[in-house]
Amino acid sequence: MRDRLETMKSEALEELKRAEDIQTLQELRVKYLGKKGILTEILRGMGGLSAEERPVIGQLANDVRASIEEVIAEKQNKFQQAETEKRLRSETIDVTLPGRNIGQGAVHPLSKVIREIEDIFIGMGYRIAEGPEVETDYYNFEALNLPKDHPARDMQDSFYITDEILLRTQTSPVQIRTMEAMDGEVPVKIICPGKVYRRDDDDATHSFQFMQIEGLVIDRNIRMSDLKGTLQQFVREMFGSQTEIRLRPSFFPFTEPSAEVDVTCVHCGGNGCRVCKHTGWLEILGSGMVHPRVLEMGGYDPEQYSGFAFGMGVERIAMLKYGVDDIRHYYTNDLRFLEQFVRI
Ligand code: 2U9
Repeated sequence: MRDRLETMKSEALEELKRAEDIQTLQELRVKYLGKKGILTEILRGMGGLSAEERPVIGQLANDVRASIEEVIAEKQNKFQQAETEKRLRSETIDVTLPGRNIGQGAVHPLSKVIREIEDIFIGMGYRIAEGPEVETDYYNFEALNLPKDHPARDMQDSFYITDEILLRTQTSPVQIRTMEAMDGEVPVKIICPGKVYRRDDDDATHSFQFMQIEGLVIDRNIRMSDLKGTLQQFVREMFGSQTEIRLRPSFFPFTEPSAEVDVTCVHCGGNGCRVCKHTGWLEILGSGMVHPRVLEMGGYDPEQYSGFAFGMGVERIAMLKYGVDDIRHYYTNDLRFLEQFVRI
């Protein structure tokens, strides 16, 4: 038995010497020291030994086990260390490498203009109101005094989803919804920014979707002069203190009387140039006194209350302000265009 133990020890050590990875070490441990391994097999013969021999052989078996385990532990340690070093080498970071450039985004020029317009009106005591882009025929047309046969209601001019539901063609339904929610309370003083949709063919000055900002004021004794003063103040803050306005009679179904509003040309100051087609004036707004029928449909008695409203296309304002000659630039997201607004 002693011989068998000695032979097993030298065979095991020989095999361990040749082992080159942790996996092999494990296999050898199982082969020699495992429950069904060679050592267990040898020790099965202990029963046949004399009482004197038994502790001696037992001691020898323990020594053999200990030497094999020692070599396994030693080699395992070595392999693990080598592996760690290899991993650390492959994970080395060169902290002196220059960083990757992260392109910084910027606020879109249309958003900038909307924020600027909002700020001006917030400064005059207005609140911002928003509403859905998918609207009912009632809020988009009916409540705004656009009769059933009005051309704007034509399938050719608006994006209908069903007979009764469409993409809003203006932000005015937000004002009607606000009037309903305010339940006859005054003052109503709101600015409604948002996206609107019309079935236009896109060109340099038209887009099937664009941004609008509309305003609505309702209170007792609101007069046309309030409208004029408000818009005069707005254009001075927006385009500079020298800017003048002029009102031209116009027609909208939701306002009566109605007026189109021109500003002195932002480019030439009113002297006449290419931008204003040598007239000195640029049209930027539509406006008027809220039609009595619209007041009524929103829940306000036209005998007691009056109001004014106005609307503008954000792209047009942004085009004039930044000298942009094609509305499509605002939607095609060409970075060469957008990057020009990063520091404005
Ligand atoms: C209510 C009552 C009245 C909103 C108004 C305009 C005149 C107007 C156009 C400007 C250029 C639309 O973007 S554009 O095509 N808007 O001319 N909008 S008055 O009048 C309202 C709105 C809501 C309850």
